[in-house]
Amino acid sequence: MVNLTIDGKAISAELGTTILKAASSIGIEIPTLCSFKDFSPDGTCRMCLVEVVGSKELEKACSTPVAEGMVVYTDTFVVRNERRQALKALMVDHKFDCMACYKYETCFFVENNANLIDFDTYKAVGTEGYADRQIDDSNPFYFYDPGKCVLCGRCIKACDHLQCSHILAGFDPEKDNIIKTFGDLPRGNTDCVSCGNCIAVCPTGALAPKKFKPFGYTKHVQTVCPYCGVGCTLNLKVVDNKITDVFSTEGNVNDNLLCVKGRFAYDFVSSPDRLTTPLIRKDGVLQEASWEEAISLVAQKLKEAKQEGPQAVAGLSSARCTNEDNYVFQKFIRTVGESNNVDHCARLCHASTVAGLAKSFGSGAMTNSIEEIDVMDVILVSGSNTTETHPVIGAKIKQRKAQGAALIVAEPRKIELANYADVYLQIKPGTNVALFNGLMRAILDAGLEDKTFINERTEGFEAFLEFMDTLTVEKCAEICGVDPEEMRKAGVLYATKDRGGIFYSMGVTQFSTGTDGVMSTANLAMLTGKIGREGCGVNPLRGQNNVQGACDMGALPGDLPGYQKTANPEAVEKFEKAWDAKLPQNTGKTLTEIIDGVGDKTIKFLYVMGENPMVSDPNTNHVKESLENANFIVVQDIFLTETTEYADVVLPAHVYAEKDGTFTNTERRIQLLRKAVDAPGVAKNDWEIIGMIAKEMGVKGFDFNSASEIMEEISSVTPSYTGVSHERLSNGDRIQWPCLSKDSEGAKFLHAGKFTRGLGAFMIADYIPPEDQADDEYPLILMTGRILEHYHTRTMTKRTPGIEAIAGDAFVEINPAKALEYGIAEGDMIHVTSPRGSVSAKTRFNDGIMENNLFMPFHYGDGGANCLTGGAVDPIAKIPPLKVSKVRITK
Ligand SMILES: Nc1nc2c(c(=O)[nH]1)N[C@H]1C(S)=C(S)[C@@H](COP(=O)(O)OP(=O)(O)OC[C@H]3O[C@@H](n4cnc5c(=O)[nH]c(N)nc54)[C@H](O)[C@@H]3O)O[C@H]1N2
Ligand SMILES: Nc1nc2c(c(=O)[nH]1)N[C@H]1C(S)=C(S)[C@@H](COP(=O)(O)OP(=O)(O)OC[C@H]3O[C@@H](n4cnc5c(=O)[nH]c(N)nc54)[C@H](O)[C@@H]3O)O[C@H]1N2
Ligand code: SF4
Ligand code: SF4
Ligand code: SF4
Ligand code: FES
Ligand SMILES: [Mo]
Repeated sequence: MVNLTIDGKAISAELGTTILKAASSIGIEIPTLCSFKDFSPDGTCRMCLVEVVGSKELEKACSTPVAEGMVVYTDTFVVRNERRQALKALMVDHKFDCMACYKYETCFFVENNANLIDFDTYKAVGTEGYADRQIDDSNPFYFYDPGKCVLCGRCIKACDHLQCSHILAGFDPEKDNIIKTFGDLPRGNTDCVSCGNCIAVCPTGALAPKKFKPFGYTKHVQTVCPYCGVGCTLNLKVVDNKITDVFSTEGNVNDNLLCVKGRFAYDFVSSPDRLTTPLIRKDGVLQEASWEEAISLVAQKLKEAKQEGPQAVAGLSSARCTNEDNYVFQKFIRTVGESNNVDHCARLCHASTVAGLAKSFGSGAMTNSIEEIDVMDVILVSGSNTTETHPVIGAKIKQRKAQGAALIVAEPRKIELANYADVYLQIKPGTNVALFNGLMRAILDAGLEDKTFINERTEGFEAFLEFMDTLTVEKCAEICGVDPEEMRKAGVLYATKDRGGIFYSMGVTQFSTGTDGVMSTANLAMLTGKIGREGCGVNPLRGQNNVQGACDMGALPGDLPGYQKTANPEAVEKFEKAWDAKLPQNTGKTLTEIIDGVGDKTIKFLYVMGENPMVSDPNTNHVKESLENANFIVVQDIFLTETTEYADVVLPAHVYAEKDGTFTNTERRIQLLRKAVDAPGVAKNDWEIIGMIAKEMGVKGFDFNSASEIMEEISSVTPSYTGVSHERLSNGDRIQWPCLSKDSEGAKFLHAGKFTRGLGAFMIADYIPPEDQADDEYPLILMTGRILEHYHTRTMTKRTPGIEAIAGDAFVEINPAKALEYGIAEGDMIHVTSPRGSVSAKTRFNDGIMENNLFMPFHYGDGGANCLTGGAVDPIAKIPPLKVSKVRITK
């Protein structure tokens, strides 16, 4: 520590600290511009000049370290004068069109320096050469106006060190003072992912969204992103009841970062296509109806269905909706519908995680928190295209890698993270179990297993070891199609680092052996003792904004809220008391079984809330047949979709920005949504609509007045949500389940000291090849998945023009060498045919996929990848094999 005085106050500060930080620690704020977070300042702006007694010149507080006995003055006449000169230098070539500028209220000049700007400086404004600096408006979402750029370099630091996309190069003060991209390309022609994280840190209007509305009645509302499971906090700027901008903030799960969807894809909320009234199909056409008509028709059909016998009612709940909506929905299907036939998209997603981790650990959720990435020494990513599907987590993994952690990637497609990996294993699709077994064999061969952990914390190891003794690294590597030495290297790297996390998603779960794949990740973590400690764990990245919550709330055929089993008489009795109702005691039908049941008419009443199975479920032709055959379908959505084409009644719902309620993100964090805008027409809250039907049916227990009231009931019956309330959340409490009391914040990581099931269980899983194998008729293997810009069935993202400009059409990725073999050029239309169906789409070349593989995003209803998928489901989790379909292609 050194002692110094700043503005007459004596302080002691750590050696090496800057004057800037030392001053800030005693509440003296020095203006800065080019200094940003902890990244080394460029020292170019001279805004932070201070007087240090004994120095001939003023010093830059941002880069001058404190010293023993130093005497600093931050606000003298000389200092103010020099800062004013620095400011003037910035302002002479600044284009001041403040009244039309994006940053008109908040720019650096206005916010921090009003007291520095004198008449002289004002007169100098914009007197020099910005005019010939071309605006770069090549990116569909934002522009760069060098005329407003103060060359602070913050955008470069954000892109390099936070987003880690490395798009921006710097500027040439000798030449033109413009921030250039690498290769000097227009931003729209670079690999810029349009995250806008540079806009968020730009102190002026130099970087700004193309679309913004500065004036009108304005409010800012903090809520949660409606897209992926990262659960980023969004600050919506609402002008005249319309979202006009989205800001990020520090200190939440996303720590000021967002991706293109969260920041820019909000147009759908105010889209003229939103459903505004209930619709009833009459003479084959959906026609506007009143709530009374629609509700009474739904109730009548529900009564009829129930008379047809038990379990004739089914519901698909929604991971897009709040916990409160999901809780009420499953309670409705179970009490009013008297059926356990309730499921949701988790069946197509992490059902194998819920089943597999329950077997291994006793509970099926991400064990770490996102912030723990910052302390991991090794990160293993497999079956997760993290930078596109969980972009903010992807950015954090890249940040951690840049700080020196090791990164292992095992993926059949060369995803972005593979470029940064210490070891990249390009495995064949469907070979995960062999991959993880190979890594474990390599660890055992090197004697790197954690014997203490295995002895103290696990069971079943001896039998597991016997099984492992039947394997060799070479055999496993051969199945995966990778070099055994690389496999060994990866295993040893993972085992020798102290703290490590495994991250996986659909590339591990969506197989007929998905549960085996999941249990293998758990085996790997336990073998090396990398679980139950900070920075160590198994992390299924949950996909949808609230899929974790929809599962927690019991929107599953065998689980009541909090994973209390429908097959457990005690649990059922507890809920019968709580809900004052008679409950069915069976395991209901899963999502795919429900679709089958609708088709064969064993299900007479299907209630779909916030899902679009006509695009998202496997084997579209089969789904279509079933829905065509249906007795009665009610769909509750925010838009007409491919699925509403088969609906008898359509009910208009509120969407996230119109709702209060909670979402639970991938790291089990329960976060509060706040209503920001009024919903269109007579649309209603999802839970309110369900309540109206219940009332019409004469069933009590649904007369809630608010989402907060619903949470009170949730917390009274769901052990892991016991301490959760809207009041706590709105007071700023941060809660990750399990939260067992009102004063608990829950758990940052799971299984500390003891697994949920007691001892962790080693589960034997041998490699079983996928049902679909390439053959003469279908020589290629198609993988399906996602791209950064679009979200699922595009109901929301297709309403943002910038996204459509980047990714408007369906496509098939093909290796250029394979395309050559078929005489196919990039952009050619090809037919892809599987045993289930056929679609057409344009080709896109990608030399990062193997020659015998294709990849198609499933987002597009037209050219829908799910016409091709299908086949036998996982025997335990009932998840369909969406990642491997045998196909053939023709031009
Ligand atoms: N932009 C965007 N983000 C999203 C979504 C979206 O629609 N759009 N959806 C959200 C949802 S619900 C989910 S579930 C997540 C899904 O997130 P991810 O699982 O990351 O996404 P996918 O593209 O389905 O598949 C990921 C990867 O699996 C790999 N893969 C295929 N076969 C295999 C295999 O045999 N082994 C291994 N190890 N990998 C394989 C593919 O290479 C692919 O890159 O994304 C969420 N985030
Ligand atoms: N081939 C292939 N198929 C897949 C996958 C794959 O990797 N490959 N992945 C699977 C996975 S992991 C998933 S999660 C599923 C996703 O499948 P879905 O859940 O069917 O897909 P979404 O497009 O998210 O559908 C959500 C629907 O809810 C509506 N909605 C949004 N917000 C609200 C709201 O607040 N209230 C109401 N009532 N409705 C709302 C939307 O308009 C949309 O119609 O797809 C699966 N299908
Ligand atoms: S939008 Fe994102 S990727 Fe593009 S330049 Fe800015 S920070 Fe970099
Ligand atoms: S664009 Fe903005 S953040 Fe980047 S150097 Fe210019 S003023 Fe600074
Ligand atoms: S990373 Fe996910 S939660 Fe965050 S802004 Fe993007 S889509 Fe939204
Ligand atoms: S903040 Fe110190 S020189 Fe820019
Ligand atoms: Mo998902």
